[in-house]
Amino acid sequence: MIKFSKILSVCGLSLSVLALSVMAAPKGGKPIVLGFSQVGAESEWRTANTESIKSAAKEAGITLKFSDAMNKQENQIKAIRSFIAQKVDVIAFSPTTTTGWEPVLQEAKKAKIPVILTDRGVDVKDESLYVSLMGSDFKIEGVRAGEWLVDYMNKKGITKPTINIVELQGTTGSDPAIQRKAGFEEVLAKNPNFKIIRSQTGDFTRAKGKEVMEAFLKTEGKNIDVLFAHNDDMAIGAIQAIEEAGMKPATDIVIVSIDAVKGAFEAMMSGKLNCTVECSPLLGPQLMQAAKDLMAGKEIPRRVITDEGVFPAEVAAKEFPNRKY
Ligand code: GZL
Repeated sequence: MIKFSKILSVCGLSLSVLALSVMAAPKGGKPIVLGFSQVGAESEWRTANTESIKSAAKEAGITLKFSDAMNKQENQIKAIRSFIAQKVDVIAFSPTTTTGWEPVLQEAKKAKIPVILTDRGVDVKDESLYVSLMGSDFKIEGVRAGEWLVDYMNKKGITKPTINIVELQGTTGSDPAIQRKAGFEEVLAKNPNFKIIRSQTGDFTRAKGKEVMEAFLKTEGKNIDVLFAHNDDMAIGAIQAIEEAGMKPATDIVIVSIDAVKGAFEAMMSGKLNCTVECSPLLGPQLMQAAKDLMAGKEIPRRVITDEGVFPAEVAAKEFPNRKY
């Protein structure tokens, strides 16, 4: 496994790590109340992320008010407004998409309730609308997927004039979908024989990933050399479609995806997936520590990037027993 570590908050070297302290009234012994709005339950990754948040809150003695938005931004906005009305101590959420957050975050700021983003980021002009973003660097994940693919194809001696790629994008407008695509395309720009011939959202789910891959196979069929999926769930759905079309996943069509959930390791061990790029959902403990630090009046890092690796199929069996999600 190739390991990359970039814990910006520890070295504090990056310009984007501006330590911000938001003075919150100390609790005087009462449990901290944290309102958390979750995207939904769309993938194995999200299930593991929810489990991490809930278990870490319990472990930290933090009262968690948890809301599942079922992948709808309007439900997240409603939940955040309800947390404000309940006067929670801290609000945290993983935003479905990057835009449309200013109004409700202004309301949280006016109510003097600090907001922590976990997992995904938002596009806001006023940086004081949230105190920290804790989660992966999605663009690097896209770069890692692209670099692994180019290296793999070159090592296999596959030097066709054009290597045709179909892409299953994550939820339209979401931070991971935007950035993973950008990172992957940055690598392709340096390798012009690699071409994306079809690209469509599969909304991070197995079902939609299968459905869109069926459509790709209908129009492109044996013309497809590679599938790049923005998450493992869509890749697993696509694998079913590839098999139902009488083709061999990971052999007829090279498949690289992102998340490194257990399902991806199982697919790699059965020879149906070539590589998964890690994106850790285990964000609960650092979120709860940040909430405690905020309530104690301590500074918290503006940006915390999780330490992640790349897992090609050849290491899957060895690594699988160590996987935590
Ligand atoms: C990434 C996360 C994405 C995962 C998907 O941090 O937001 O959403 O890659 C999940 O599996 O649905």
